[in-house]
Amino acid sequence: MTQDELKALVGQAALQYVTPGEVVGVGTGSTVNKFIDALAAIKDNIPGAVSSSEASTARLKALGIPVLDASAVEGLSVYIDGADEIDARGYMVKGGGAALTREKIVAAMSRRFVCIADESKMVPVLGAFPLPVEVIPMAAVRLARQFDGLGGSARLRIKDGQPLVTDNGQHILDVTGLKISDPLAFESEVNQWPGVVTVGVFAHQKASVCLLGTPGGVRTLT
Ligand code: ABF
Repeated sequence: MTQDELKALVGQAALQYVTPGEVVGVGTGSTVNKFIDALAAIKDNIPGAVSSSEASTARLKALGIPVLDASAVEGLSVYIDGADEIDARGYMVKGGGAALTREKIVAAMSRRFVCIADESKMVPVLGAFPLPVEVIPMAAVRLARQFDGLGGSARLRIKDGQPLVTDNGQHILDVTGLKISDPLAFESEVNQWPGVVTVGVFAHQKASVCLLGTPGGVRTLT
């Protein structure tokens, strides 16, 4: 099976975690896009979705799924999202799609966080994927030096020749060369650095269930 077929497999499988009559939390990325496409088939069974990015919002609306503001709902029964890396404990690196801040917000609102990914996202240790960190622009240079101090190498994410601007109007540093063996401690530490909006380690906010697409079918990790 191609990677795209594996993503479609888990996107479809995630529907089982959607509760009829309940608003769904929706992440960002190509795997989540497969979930959004599958969700359209049951859109009459849900009031709508809370989205983690303008990109997901556009796709939801194009398929006729109402998008609700996060502040308009008490909480969510489930949040469905992808990941860039997942370790054996379910800790993740996320943010390749530059939506990490709203993803973490919507995940925190949800009683259950279901991660959907193809099996290539499983890693022994987090950090091979460049770690996304959303930062306040004025702090970017100083933060890059702090990551250098951890043995990493931080680069400003560029799009069309300019620093990428997130949905929240901030910038992204992508940090290579890290081995994140203690994701909980790493996330707590970096979260405190002045100028960090969100670090793309989802350890304190990890998934409760991971649906992994494999050629043999969907593997469920809890
Ligand atoms: C999103 O899913 C991002 O946090 C993460 O980078 C992305 C993975 O994208 P894809 O499913 O396209 O590999 O939640």
